[in-house]
Amino acid sequence: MVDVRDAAKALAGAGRVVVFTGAGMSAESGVPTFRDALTGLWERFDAQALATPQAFEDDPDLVWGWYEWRRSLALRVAPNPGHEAVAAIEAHAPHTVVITQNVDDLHEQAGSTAPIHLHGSLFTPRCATCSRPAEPSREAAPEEGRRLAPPRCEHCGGPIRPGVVWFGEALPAEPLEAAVQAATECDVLLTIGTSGLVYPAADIPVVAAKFGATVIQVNPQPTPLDAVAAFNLTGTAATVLPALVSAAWPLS
Ligand code: BJW
Ligand code: ZN
Repeated sequence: MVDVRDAAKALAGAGRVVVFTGAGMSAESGVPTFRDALTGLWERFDAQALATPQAFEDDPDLVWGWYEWRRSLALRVAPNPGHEAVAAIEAHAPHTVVITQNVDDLHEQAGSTAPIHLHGSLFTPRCATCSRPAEPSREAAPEEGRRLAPPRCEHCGGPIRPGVVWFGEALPAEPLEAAVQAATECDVLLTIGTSGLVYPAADIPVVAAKFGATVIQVNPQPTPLDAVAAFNLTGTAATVLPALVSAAWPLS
């Protein structure tokens, strides 16, 4: 186990905290990371190619089937001790902002109050033509690896798409602005379970470091963010984060 004591001291002494999370945060809940997302019967596809507007235009049934399968998986799993530790940080340090790239809504389930979603959510489908929000489907999810025709918009008949941000699409302006603002103002930024490869989200910890924050990284693997992190806690979210919280606030 890594020694979390010095990182815990920085966390406990921080006025403003940002928690920035990626797919590794949910790995121990049973949600595969983005770069490992296409396992099993999805293995022959390429996640980076499927997460694009072009893929949805070319083969909407394939893309909708994949997202509906992932939504059903997200509904079956539960937050892990890492998500719970993030909610505990919010309880101990009231000026905490949680920024997530994840689309599974597990932070909300763990009790985080208002996480900023940079890449949308699996639970906010909308019309691909007129952008009106749609109700999440009540149909049973397709089996793994199966295509499924997207439902049609009740207003304009356009295809319903997942409410996520695909490659080549702009991130939602308000959440992005709020995330950058929080990064410029925080004393400590914890970056958890992200490869730091996808922009502009990957700039958030870099911005925080530039504005003087102490960056603490939790990841079992090295990432490009090692360079800006004052503390690299090598390990998984569900093991390192509870230890970090216990060391930061030992009497609670
Ligand atoms: C554990 C663990 C455990 C494992 N515990 N850790 C600058 C330079 C180069 C390229 C670009 C640039 N700026 C923009 C681009 C292009 C592009 C981009 O970044 N490309 C890169 C691939 C190079 N970016 C975009 O296109 C963005 N849009 C944009 O820039 O728009 C400009 C624009 C402006 C105005 C008008 C129009 C356009 C959009 C990016 C959207 C990303 N969307 C996705 C899909 C969301 C829906 C879905 O899930 O399907 O978001 S892609 C995917 O990557 C997903 C994730 O949120 C995101 C980040 O991935 P993450 O979370 O880091 O996961 P992994 O799998 O990569 O890593 C997991 C990590 O966990 C690893 O490090 C493991 O070690 C670790 N781990 N187990 C802790 N138990
Ligand atoms: Zn419509």
